[in-house]
Amino acid sequence: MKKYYVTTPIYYVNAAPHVGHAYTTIAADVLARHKRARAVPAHLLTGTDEHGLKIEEAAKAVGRHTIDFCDLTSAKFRDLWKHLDIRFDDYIRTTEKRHEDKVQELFALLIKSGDVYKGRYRGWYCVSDETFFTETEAAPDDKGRRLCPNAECRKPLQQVEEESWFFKLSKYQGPLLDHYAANPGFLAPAHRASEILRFVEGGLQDLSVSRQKVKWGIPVPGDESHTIYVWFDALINYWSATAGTSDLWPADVHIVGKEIYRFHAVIWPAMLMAAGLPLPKKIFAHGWWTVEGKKMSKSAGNFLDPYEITREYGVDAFRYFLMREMPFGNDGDFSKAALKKRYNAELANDLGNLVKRVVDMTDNFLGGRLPSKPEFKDDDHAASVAKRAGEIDAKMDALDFSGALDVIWEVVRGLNGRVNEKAPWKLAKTDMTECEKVLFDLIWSLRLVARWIEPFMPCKAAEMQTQLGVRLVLDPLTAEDVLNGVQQHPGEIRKSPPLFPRKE
Ligand code: ME8
Repeated sequence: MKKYYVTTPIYYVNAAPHVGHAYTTIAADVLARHKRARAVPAHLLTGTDEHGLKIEEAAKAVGRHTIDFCDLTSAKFRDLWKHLDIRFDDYIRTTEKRHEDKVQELFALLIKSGDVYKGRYRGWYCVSDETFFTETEAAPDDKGRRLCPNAECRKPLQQVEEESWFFKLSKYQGPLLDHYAANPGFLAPAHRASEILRFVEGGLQDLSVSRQKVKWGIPVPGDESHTIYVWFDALINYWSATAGTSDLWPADVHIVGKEIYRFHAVIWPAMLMAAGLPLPKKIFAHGWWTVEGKKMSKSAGNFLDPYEITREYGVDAFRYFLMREMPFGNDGDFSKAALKKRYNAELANDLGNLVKRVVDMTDNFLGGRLPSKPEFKDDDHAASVAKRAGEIDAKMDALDFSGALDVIWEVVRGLNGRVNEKAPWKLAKTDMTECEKVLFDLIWSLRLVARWIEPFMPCKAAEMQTQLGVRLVLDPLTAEDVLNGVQQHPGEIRKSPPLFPRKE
């Protein structure tokens, strides 16, 4: 059976990971966990992009051998993913032989088919973006400087004039436009798809895909005085990592940041077409985070370190905030004030306090045990909660993570309202049968909520399940289970510490 195959960009190893890298990787993990929870086998690939001038120069700057430097930084990414509870299935590094072999194989194939040919490149190159620019794109500014046209970068460009291998990108303008038209979900979200359409409709130029002066790269097969352009090399990772498997390719979704969308939505599909390989099903470009209203940059020294945030708020609250604060596809700002606000209002108060109240009352009034078999009727609250499952799944499937959380929090707020309205502490004195029923209903609803938040907050979901007398198991509760009153590993429901202690 084909697995649901989701990828993140492979990150450059010139610097340590920051909150932006964490964002994409957490999103991919949330999606993969959601699929697994619905019994869809999912495969998550992440990794590091290690060739090219930028890495070579970064290693030189700290006096290390390039590969030692790559080993060190790649390990930092991998360690961070473990710290952030990312359940990746594979971790690819472009300096691995399994990748290099496939890149050379594909390059040789395209030389043979004529889609890669030799010519002479004259133009400009941005080392920081690892991107070529034409004479017109690199036109001098009013001070005569040639700066990277990417507004986020603006670093000085290098002039390049050398023999080069080219990829016939221009040939794929028509086939790409046909593919976009025939596969409406291929480019997402819609507002970014239109940017790509306009770009491709404007005409495509053949792309220089080798460098003679760059030594840190994969040699062109049969022409070792050239190394393969780092982007051409890097994009292939999604496919090279599937070598020897038959249940992964094509990828179901590549998740990337908006700044590298063109590489993924134009060049990569054209490369695959040239190689006669199936195309991924979806390429999703999310937006960018600023930090406290400013762009993250070396010069501003404001790269936000995920370890710093998680030390204070824990891993799950960090994951939650990233997925909640900014709708997937839009831009947003990461501020400590916003994090604290959401933490206290939504996690400590809405959810944490609710769980604590319900669990404490179940312990106090029912001795920590629920009656054995619920009899849900259509108008029971738990039944109406269970009916929201389809809505949440649909939003998750559409990568609308904040939308899914909106629905979950509507449920959570509804449950809070119910606790206040039914006042089980009063019922405990007047009508024990009704008190049992109300708590029963609340516990069952919360068990579902715990299942829904698992992709976002795996640890807290497990803790919550334990508090609710169920253990998070590989076959988690479904809405149907709840309606059928299936009890998994029922345990006692005892007073427990708050899931999210308030931050003062
Ligand atoms: O581009 N907000 O690697 P990279 C949101 N190696 N996401 C951000 C972000 C921000 N401020 N900053 C970074 C590369 N990201 C290439 C990719 S793929 C074949 C090769 C995330 O280390 C976002 O996913 O510069 C972005 O696309 C990626 O990190 C860029 O990472």
